[in-house]
This record gives sequence, structure tokens and C-alpha cells, in this order.
Amino acid sequence: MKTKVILISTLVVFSSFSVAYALNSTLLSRSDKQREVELEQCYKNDPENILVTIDSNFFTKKDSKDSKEKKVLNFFKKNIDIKSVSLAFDDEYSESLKNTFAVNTGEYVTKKLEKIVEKIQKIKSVKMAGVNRCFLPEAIPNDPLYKNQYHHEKINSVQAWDINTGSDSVVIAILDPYGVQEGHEDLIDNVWINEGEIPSDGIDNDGNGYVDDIHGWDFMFNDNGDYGMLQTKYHGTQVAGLAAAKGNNAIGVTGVCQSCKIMALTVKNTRQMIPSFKYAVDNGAKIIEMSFGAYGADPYTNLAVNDAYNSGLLMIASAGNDNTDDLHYPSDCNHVMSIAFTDTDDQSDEYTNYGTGVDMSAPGQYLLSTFIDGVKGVKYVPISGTSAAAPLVAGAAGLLWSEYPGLSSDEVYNILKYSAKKIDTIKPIGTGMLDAYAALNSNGKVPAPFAIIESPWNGNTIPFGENVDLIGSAVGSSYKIEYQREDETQWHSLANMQGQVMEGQLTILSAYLLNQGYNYILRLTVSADNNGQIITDSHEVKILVQ
Ligand SMILES: [Ca+2]
Ligand SMILES: [Ca+2]
Ligand SMILES: [Ca+2]
Ligand SMILES: [Ca+2]
Repeated sequence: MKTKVILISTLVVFSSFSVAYALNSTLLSRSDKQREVELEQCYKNDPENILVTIDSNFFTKKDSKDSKEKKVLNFFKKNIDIKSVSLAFDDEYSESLKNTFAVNTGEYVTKKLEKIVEKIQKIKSVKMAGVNRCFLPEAIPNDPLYKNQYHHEKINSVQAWDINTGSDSVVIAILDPYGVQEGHEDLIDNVWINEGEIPSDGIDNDGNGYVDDIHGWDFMFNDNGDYGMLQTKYHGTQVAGLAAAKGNNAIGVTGVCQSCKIMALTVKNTRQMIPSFKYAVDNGAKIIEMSFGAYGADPYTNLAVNDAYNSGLLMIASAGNDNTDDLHYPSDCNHVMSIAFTDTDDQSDEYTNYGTGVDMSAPGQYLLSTFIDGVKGVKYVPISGTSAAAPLVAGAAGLLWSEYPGLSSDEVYNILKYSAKKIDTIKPIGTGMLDAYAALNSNGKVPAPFAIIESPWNGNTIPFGENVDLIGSAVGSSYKIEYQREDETQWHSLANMQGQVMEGQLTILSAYLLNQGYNYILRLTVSADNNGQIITDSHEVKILVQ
């Protein structure tokens, strides 16, 4: 169901002192055409842009890497015009990714790539196939006038820091298409250091498969990241700073987590992301933060996410800035927290993605953060978009794990999600806005009761005569749902349920209960036992039956 969105234009006035910064970029939320142009360029840069997993029976034990690649090339050439084939991952890498090949079809347009994948999936001996999705960063650069980290006030960082400012034992892997400037003056003290590695000796001292990987790895250039072009690292540097720029050091800004460690991993597409997840797992990261995305099914991303989830990591991703509820990866993968962004008025921003795939939101308009140092002469520049919102949640996850190291990733996910501040937004963007203090003040328990109906959303129209799924969360021991015709006073019972629902179907609203042409209010009330006392939380949405 699509929500009708009324755009609100907002005049922003910052009250604190001003320092003018100019960001030399004209990129706004992308038009479809811009997106296709950017993607086409990206696919050209790494033309092996389809991944195919072949059944093991297709090969013999004697087959070497070379002969496998040759066999696959010849096999496909019968059906599809293919330029080259290479083994995408080492065979030892993972059982499910064994015999996965990266294929260059000479095609760079997303829709055409998807068509080729469909064709490949139908071929016998093909276990799995997908586009090697190119990721685009999800920031909306702007021309800000004021230095301001006003978001800390909105998410109650200061109160949260009274409980914990962050531990250097919590490592946040920042995955970014452009990478992080590790040497930035306000990041350097929080950059993760691989203790087992001796820098610059050309030897893989810790034997993890990566030579001189001191701070992480650049999976695009396949080096330790020291050689990537600094000019391109603005996006990851800003994202990293929002999560974990060093706090209380009398320099620059502070991340939500003041002392968490930043592991910098550069990934441009699905194929690069898969080993980067494994790197994060093997080298002790707790959180994977991803401020980028792509549209369209992506079975390989799902696999990588599942592996990292099974290893206990929490993944947090930007929901996208295209004002859509279309499927978006990695944010819509199961087990990934999808983060929308709010503007300075706590309203769902006109650009932010929305819908039941979104878990929660965080501020994302003009957030001041670290910026590539020494390129444009400025070290701190604001950033906007879901790219800015997601690292705030990652920083808060870092604080939470600093205070309660025994929590599972599911617990951290749910504590953040259900301690959010409910906000009255035009578009549905999850449970509410990040509240770092409420999360830290949870005693490490998922806050209850918590009630929210996410679909239908406030202001939605539902078709007369059709059953409607009520989707949302009822966190507690029991819940009830009632409805009322707006011009009447009586509430009618729709459902009384024991137990709880997290992000799922609350009940079905029967088509025959509601009259056509009327507004109705739906009310969800959740009860929970709080030290022997029953407390409730409720949420209402108004819908029109048409
Ligand atoms: Ca190494
Ligand atoms: Ca070394
Ligand atoms: Ca600082
Ligand atoms: Ca999710």
C-alpha cells in the first residue's frame, strides 16, 4: 500500500554560533535517470556484474580453478553471450558459496542484468544467481551554513553518556563504497587497530589472509586502504564520525559512541561485501554499519547477512532516500535494522524511504561530522540522508553493548527499536526516533509495553469490502485492538490476544465490520507486567474506508 505524502517545506534556523562551510557537491536525492547513470558507471568499473553458483556435480574432482572457469564459460556461451568468468570466492570460503562465479556479460544496465539473471536461473546446474549489485551511498550533500551537532539533543546523547560514553572493546565496522579516512584528527584515536598485524612489512603477520591490514581492508582495490584516493573518502568519513568520532578530546565533534572502535571496510558491490562481512566477523566487530544500498532482489546479500547474524553481529543499514517503500538492500534483509531519517522538525523527511520494512528512524538532516581532512581545507561538514541516520543508531548500539556486554544482537536490536521515541510522522518510518538514553536506561531489557500499528498508517485509505492485515508491534504480555467510527463514541473490540508480536501481523481487520465512506480510529493497547504492576501503552491510527 502506498501512502499519500504531503511535502512540508521546513525553514531551519539554528540558534548556535555559525561557521560557514561549503560542500562542493550538487548531488541531491537521485532521479531515476541519475541513479541509472551512476549505476551504469559503477557496473562498468567492475564488469563482472553477475554472480552464479553452479552445482558441484557439474565439475569433477580433478577440475582446477582454471578448468572450472573454462567449463563454465563454454557452458554459458551456448545460452548467453559472456565475455569472461572467474571464480568469485575461494572454495574453502563457505559451503553455500562453493563454485560461485563472477560473470562479465558486457551489459551494464540494471534492468538488462536482471533479465540475464532470470535467464541464467532457469538453466540446469545453476543453484543460485544474482546481480553483483552496485551500491550507491545514501547521503544528500547540501550547502550548510551552521556548525551544529543538534542531533545529540534530539536523541538524548548527553543523558545516555551519564550512563556510558562507550567502550573501546566494541568495534563498529563501517562498510562504505568510498571508505573512511582513518587518519582524520578526530577519528584516529578511535580507529580499530589489528594488534596481530605489523604494518608495512608486506607480510600477513596474523595470517588472516590480508597483508598489512592495520585498520581494515579495501575490498575494491584489494589493499589495506592506505592507497585509495583520499578525495573520494568523504562519505565514509562522515558516516564513521557520526557513529564514533572521538568524544571529549577537545577536537572537532563527537560520535554517539565516544570511544567505540571503527573498522574501515571499503565495499562497492555484493561480491566485495561478502568477504567484508566475514572479515568483520573474524576480526571481532560487533556491529556492521552500512550507509548505502541498492534496489532489487539480492540473494547473495541475504546469505552474507545470515552468516554474520549467526555469528552474533548486529547489522544496521540506511533505508534509502528515494521516498519509496520498494524493496531495498541490504536494509530490507531479514536481521538488518533499517533506518529512516527525520528532518529538524522530527518529521519524516520528504526524501526518506518508508514502510513496514523500516525499523526505526533517527535524525538525518544537516548532521555535522568529520570530513576528509586536507582536501578542501575543511575538516567538519554536515551530511544529510539515511546515510547520516543509520550511524547514529550504530553508535547507540555501541553504547548499549559497552554498558551491557552480555546482550545478544537480537536484544540490542529490540532494545533500540522499542525504546524509540514515538513520533507523529506523515510517512510510516518504524517505531519512532532513536532515544539513546532510553536504550541505555533499559537495564538491558527490551522495553515493554510498546504499541504501534505500522500498517495501515495514519491517514491511509483502505478499500471497502477487503480484509486488511494490521501490521505492527505489540511488545508485552497481551494486547487488544479496538475500532471506533470517528463520528461515534463507542469502541468495538476487534481482537484480544495473549503474548506479543514484534514486527508482524497483529490481526486481520474483516472487510464487513466497517462502513464505506467513514473515518475509523484503530487502537492498539498493549499490557505488560512491571514489577507486579500492570502498565499499558497504546497507539491509534485514523483510516478512511473507501
Ligand atoms: Ca593480516
Ligand atoms: Ca604486516
Ligand atoms: Ca572529538
Ligand atoms: Ca529489519
